[in-house]
Amino acid sequence: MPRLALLLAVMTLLRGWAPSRAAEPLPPTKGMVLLTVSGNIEQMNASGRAEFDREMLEGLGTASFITGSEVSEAPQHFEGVPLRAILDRVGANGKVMKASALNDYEIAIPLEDLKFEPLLAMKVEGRVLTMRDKGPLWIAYPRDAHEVLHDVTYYARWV
Ligand SMILES: Nc1nc2c(c(=O)[nH]1)N[C@H]1C(S)=C(S)[C@@H](COP(=O)(O)O)O[C@H]1N2
Ligand SMILES: [Mo]
Repeated sequence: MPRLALLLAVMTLLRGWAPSRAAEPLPPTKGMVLLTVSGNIEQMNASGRAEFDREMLEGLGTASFITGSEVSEAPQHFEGVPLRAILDRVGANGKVMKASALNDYEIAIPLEDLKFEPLLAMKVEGRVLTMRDKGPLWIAYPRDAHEVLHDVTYYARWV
């Protein structure tokens, strides 16, 4: 079985964020699974979870922003899938998600953060992210656009 690069678990909570559109059934993955989403979701393509390969992620539509980060004060171009698009696609409901990385790092991310339009970045400066440099998926915030994001609370969410 391919290794799971990033795992998002949406916690069930009352009065949480709800998807903005009804989700269609998810097709099975064809390539390596880069992302698994579980928890309070409506669409699944595996037992108890929704899995995405690169092609499926790209099919959700990509977005980009330019920002500095903990890794580079010089602004860099981040490109990937809006986190919101993924949660919409699986019909996620909740107030918080838990993001788990390949190195077993885990952190809770309040879905209020969607207002900042974070990305699941797949490319930085046009280069596909690898496991060696924060990839294959890296949660990224448009830090330079919001003063509040210049804080370790948010840096810890760049999983
Ligand atoms: N996969 C993964 N992401 C992670 C971490 C980690 O250990 N593993 N640490 C987090 C924490 S606590 C912080 S402050 C930042 C640190 O970013 P840096 O290592 O690029 O400075 O990454 C966050 N993302
Ligand atoms: Mo941290």
